[in-house]
Amino acid sequence: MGEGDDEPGFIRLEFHELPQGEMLSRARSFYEKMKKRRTSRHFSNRQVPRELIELAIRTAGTAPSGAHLQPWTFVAVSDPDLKSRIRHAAEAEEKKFYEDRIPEEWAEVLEPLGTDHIKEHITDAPWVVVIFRHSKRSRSNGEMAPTYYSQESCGIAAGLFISAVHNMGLSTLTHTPSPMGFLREILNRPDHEHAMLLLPVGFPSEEARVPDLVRKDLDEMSKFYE
Ligand code: IYR
Repeated sequence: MGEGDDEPGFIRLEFHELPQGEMLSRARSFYEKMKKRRTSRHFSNRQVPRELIELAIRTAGTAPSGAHLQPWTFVAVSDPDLKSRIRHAAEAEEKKFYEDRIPEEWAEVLEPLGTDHIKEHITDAPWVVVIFRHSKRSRSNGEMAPTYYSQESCGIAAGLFISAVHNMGLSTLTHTPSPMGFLREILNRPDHEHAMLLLPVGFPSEEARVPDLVRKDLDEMSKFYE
């Protein structure tokens, strides 16, 4: 029995140190794998087993969160009627966005991405996962109380979800229909849950295309003080 074993509410950290060479080779190979991730809007309708989606959600749920409140619900939809309703509502909002609401300086940076109000990915992909962020939690006495850093927490969870999907050999897209209040209604979520991201998941279609983008180099995105 080492120190720390007897403090109620705490357990010993499980940590297995890796040899230096192994650390570097894992770091390199993870980077090489993640470098190949791309956001494509083109999905095949090929089926994906539910178990893979469950595993991506379980991975997302390992994210750290403010006060460990885990302020998220992942709603996974494969039902074709429900996906059609979501697509229809998303396209109605997005049409207004692209035709009227979009500020010029926003249009300028979207132009190279080639996006528009048509959202085929919502019905093409076999799964659509919507992340709902909880702005409140219920206390044991039934009162509602705030959550903390829920945006950051759900952002981290989304990153893990995207990485898990990429790692299992599937593709996903971070779609943000704006505004997305309709998702709460269609997916029957309570008022304190706010749709944050809609992620279609599936295989890319044969003709899938991506914009020819360049990622920032290390020295453009970092600064080291040693
Ligand atoms: N919500 C729109 C517009 C859009 C906004 C951003 I920021 C993007 O990176 C891409 C698209 C849409 O999903 O098309």
